[in-house]
Amino acid sequence: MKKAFITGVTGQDGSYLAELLLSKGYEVHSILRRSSVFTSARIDHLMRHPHFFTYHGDLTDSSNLHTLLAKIQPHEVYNLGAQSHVAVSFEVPEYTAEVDAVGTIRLLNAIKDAKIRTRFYQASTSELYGGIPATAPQSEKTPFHPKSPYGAAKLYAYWATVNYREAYGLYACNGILFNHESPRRGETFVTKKITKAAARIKQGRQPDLTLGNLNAQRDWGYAKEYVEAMWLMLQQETPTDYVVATGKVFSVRQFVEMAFEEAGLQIEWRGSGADEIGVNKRTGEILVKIDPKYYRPAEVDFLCGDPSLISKNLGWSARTNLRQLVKIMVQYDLHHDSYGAEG
Ligand code: NAP
Ligand code: G4F
Repeated sequence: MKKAFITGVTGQDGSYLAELLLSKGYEVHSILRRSSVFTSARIDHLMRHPHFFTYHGDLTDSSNLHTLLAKIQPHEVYNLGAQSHVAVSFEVPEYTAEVDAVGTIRLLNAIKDAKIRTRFYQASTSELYGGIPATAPQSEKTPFHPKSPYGAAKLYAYWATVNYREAYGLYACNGILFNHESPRRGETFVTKKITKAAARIKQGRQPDLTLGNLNAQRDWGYAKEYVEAMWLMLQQETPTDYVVATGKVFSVRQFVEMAFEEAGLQIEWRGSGADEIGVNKRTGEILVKIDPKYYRPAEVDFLCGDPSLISKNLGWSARTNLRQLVKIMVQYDLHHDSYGAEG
């Protein structure tokens, strides 16, 4: 039986990946951070699975990582743990670097020092491309230009992964994943914030929704499909870094329109800049407002990935388009209040 070790298992991707690996017959070992409240909502349905194991652990604790890896001897390690919120990284830049950058090298070094024969997946990100002009979709060959402490920390982790591959012959690779969403997406990321608000406004449980930059453009895919790409990357003969994306781009504004439409509300935009509002086309009621507190010190305006390499080499491509994804998320939010196995 193959053994996998996952950091970040309580997050969106970690929970889907754990489900995928268990369905493939893996034994799944994972770390949970100690917290004063329960953080396991996304994996509660797996807790009784005979092949699913959790341990207290943290990417800031080298000895903990070393001890666990030496004991478990996993065949595959998936490093998904991170302070993953771009806006928050401007407020806690040092902590973000500690977890996202140094945390990755702690894990790589624990693998090297404990002499574990394993394969390593690093959760790299399209934020690495941050400030690249929107001339063409971004591929594995596009130069990096991070625009946040999060992006800078992930850049270090990207190169640390490449370095341990080149220096020590470790089977290590980066998945450069573009934004991917689902009903399990954290509630402060823009898509989930919008789909949850659209559902609650429709149900009369929330008056309106306040957002930041409506003009940012993203390449949004379905998280459940993106964890399949992570697994595929670790099943090859040679480790290779891949962009994982849909190749299609939409604005936050378009996402709002689609989500409210799915909830049965049509949005009409009025005004501009921070004074722009989205009103209910039928009643004129204000449903969407702007608050500049959600603007970032530096914004990533445009992210669109070129998934040709992963499609050609691994046969992976996104199956769910944005309208279908919005439907999945809004319908979930209309019928559920929290994360769960159904999401
Ligand atoms: P997420 O939902 O925010 O989950 C992050 C996970 O990291 C949670 O399990 C969290 O634990 C854990 N974590 C945070 N700090 C930690 C620490 N000090 N030690 C150990 N674990 C820690 O993120 P996600 O959307 O699933 O993303 C997974 C990974 O992919 C992240 O590395 C993210 O940066 C990267 N990524 C995401 C996207 C995307 O669009 N979703 C795109 C590209 C790359 P708690 O539950 O205890 O907070
Ligand atoms: O949903 P977001 O917070 O995601 P962002 O910044 O693109 O980062 C996510 O994707 C990355 C991959 O590209 C991951 F590496 C990262 O871990 C994370 O998962 O914001 C998307 C866009 C931004 O341009 C932001 O300025 O939406 C804009 N936005 C507008 N109003 C907002 C809001 N973002 C948030 N979170 N909240 C708002 O109210």
